[in-house]
Amino acid sequence: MTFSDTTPDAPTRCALGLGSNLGDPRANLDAAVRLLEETTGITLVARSANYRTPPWGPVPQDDYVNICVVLDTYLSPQDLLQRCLGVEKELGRVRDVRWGPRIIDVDLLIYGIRKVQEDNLDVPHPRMGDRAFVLIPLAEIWPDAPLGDGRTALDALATCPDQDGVVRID
Ligand code: A4P
Ligand code: MG
Repeated sequence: MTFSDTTPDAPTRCALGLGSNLGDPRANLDAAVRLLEETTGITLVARSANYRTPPWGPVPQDDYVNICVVLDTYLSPQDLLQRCLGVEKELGRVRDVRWGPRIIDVDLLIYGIRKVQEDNLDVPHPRMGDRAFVLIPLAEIWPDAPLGDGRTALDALATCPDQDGVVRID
């Protein structure tokens, strides 16, 4: 695999949000974490517990299992996104309905304190600050995670709706 950018001197601490509600969600998440861990330029720092979460959004579908991971990476934001999309593809994800059911979704939540607004990439992830299925696993492993709006993950949880539905399952 080739990456477009030159390698930076120091790694950047990042957070990813992963979700699955098709097939065997926990096995899908384990497989995705393994593929990320095996990627040159990525060091896994922490993985949250698994959480069962009610489906968010307009599409009726099964509950999800969601997790977050924290990693240090030498990959650029674009290369990290490409790796996330590559992991989704390797696990057989087919894109059809937006917000619909999925074998695996790997979202780039935080890339250090960088803000990226490009056609195919928005970081910090614009919808993470009000989603319990992201904030609860993220705050478990990185309570001080900077959301980019002056709040940490833990700060945001103080006002985040729908937390009761998110249940730790392991
Ligand atoms: N993209 C832009 N910014 C990013 C980013 N920060 N990280 C672009 C990842 N991708 C980013 O993604 C479409 C495109 O978004 C990518 O090709 C990339 O270039 P997608 O994963 O195909 O689309 P999507 O996931 O259907 O849309 P979106 O808006 O990412 O959906 P969400 O908001 O992630 O919602 N309920 C529960 N309980 N748990 C879930 O995990 N997930 C969704 C998906 C719906 N309901 C859910 C969950
Ligand atoms: Mg996505």
